Amino acid sequence: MKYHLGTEGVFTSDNGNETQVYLAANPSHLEAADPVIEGIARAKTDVLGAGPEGDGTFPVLPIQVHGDAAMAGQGIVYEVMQMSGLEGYNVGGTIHVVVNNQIGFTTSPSGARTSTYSTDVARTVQAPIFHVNADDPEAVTRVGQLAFEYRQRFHKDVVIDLVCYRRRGHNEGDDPSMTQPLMYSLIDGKRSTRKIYTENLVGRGDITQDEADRALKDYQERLERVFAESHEAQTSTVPLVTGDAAAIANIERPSAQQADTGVSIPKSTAITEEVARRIGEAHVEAPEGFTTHRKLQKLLDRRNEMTEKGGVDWGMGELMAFGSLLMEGVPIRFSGQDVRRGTFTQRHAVFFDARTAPSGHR
Ligand SMILES: Cc1ncc(C[n+]2csc(CCOP(=O)(O)OP(=O)(O)O)c2C)c(N)n1
Ligand SMILES: [Mg+2]
Repeated sequence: MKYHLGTEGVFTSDNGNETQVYLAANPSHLEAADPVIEGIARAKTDVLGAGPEGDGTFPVLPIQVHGDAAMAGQGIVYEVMQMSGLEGYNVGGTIHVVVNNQIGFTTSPSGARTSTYSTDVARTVQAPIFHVNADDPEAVTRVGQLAFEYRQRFHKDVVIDLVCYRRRGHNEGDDPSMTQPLMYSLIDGKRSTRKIYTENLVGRGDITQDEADRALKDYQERLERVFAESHEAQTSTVPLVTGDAAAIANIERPSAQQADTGVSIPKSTAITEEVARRIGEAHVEAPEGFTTHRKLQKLLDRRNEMTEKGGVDWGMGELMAFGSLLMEGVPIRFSGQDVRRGTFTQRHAVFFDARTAPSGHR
C-alpha cells in the first residue's frame, strides 16, 4: 500500500551523504496526489532559484510511486505526464515507480486494462520504461541507477515497472485465494525475495550463512527499536481519546499534517491608497523599447485609472492582491489559461511585445 500521511526528514546514506526528503500526503483517491507532488517539486525548485525560470538546473527530484491498476486506470496519470514537458510545469523529469504486483485490490490485469503493460501510458510522452524482475534486487538497483542517470542527463520522465507480486490480501478482510486461486497457490509456494537473494549471495560466496543470519537479526532489532520509539513518542504526545469517532479524528488529522499545511488566517488584507496607486502606475510603465498591443494599452490605462478614481473591477482586484503581495516580497506563481494566454482579457497579466513576441504562448 502506498503510504497515506506525509512527512519530511533527512536521509543519510551509508557513506554519510545527506538528502532532504519530503513525503507528500497521499489520500485514498488513487493518483490524486500526482499533480500535487509535481507542484510541490516545482515550488521548491523555484524557491531555490533553479528550474526553467531560474538557473536551469533541477535539484529537486520528484519520485512517484504508483500501483499497476491505478497507473493504467486513472486518467490523471496521463494528464500529469503530458504536462511534464511544458515550461510552466517542468520539474526536470519525474521518476515513476510502478509497484506492479499484477493485481488491483482483487482485480486481475485483464479486468483492469486493455494495454498489455500498465506503463503504456508513458509511451505517449516517449518516456523510457524499464520492466524489471523485482525478485532480483540487484537488477532493481541497476535499473534504479539507470533511471536516475537518465533523468539527470535528459531532464525527462522515466518509468520503472517493478514486476512483482503481493503475498497477502489487499487488507485484513481480503483472502486473495477466493478471487485469484491459481495465482495465489503459485505465490504460496514461492520463497520470499529475501530468502532467494540470501541463497544467491551465500551460494556465490559473497557472504556466509552466519553473516546473513546476523544481518537479518540486526535488521529486525532495528525495526523493533524504531517501533518501540515511535510508539513511545505517539503515546506520550497524542492525548488519550475515547470512542471511535475521536480515535478516527485523531488518525486522520495528525498534528504533523496540520503543521504541514500551515494555514493561518490573516487579520487584515487591506492595502493603503498609496500601494493601490503604485500598482496602477506599474501598468503604464512599460519596459524600454516594449511595444504594447494597441487594445491592451487601453486596458492598462483603464486599470491605472481605476486605482486613481475608484471603480475597481474584479480582474483589477485580483491584480491588486498579487501586486501588493509582490511588494511585500511574497513570490507568486500563477498559471493557467487566464493569466498568460489572455483567455479572459480582463485578467490578462502577461504581455507580449506586439512586434517581436513569438507565437505559441505558454
Ligand atoms: C480513484 C480511486 N478509485 C478506486 C479506488 C478503490 N481502490 C482502492 S485500492 C484499489 C486497487 C489499486 O490497485 P493498484 O493500483 O494496482 O495498487 P495496489 O493496491 O495493488 O498496490 C482500488 C480500485 C480508490 N481508492 N481510488
Ligand atoms: Mg497492484
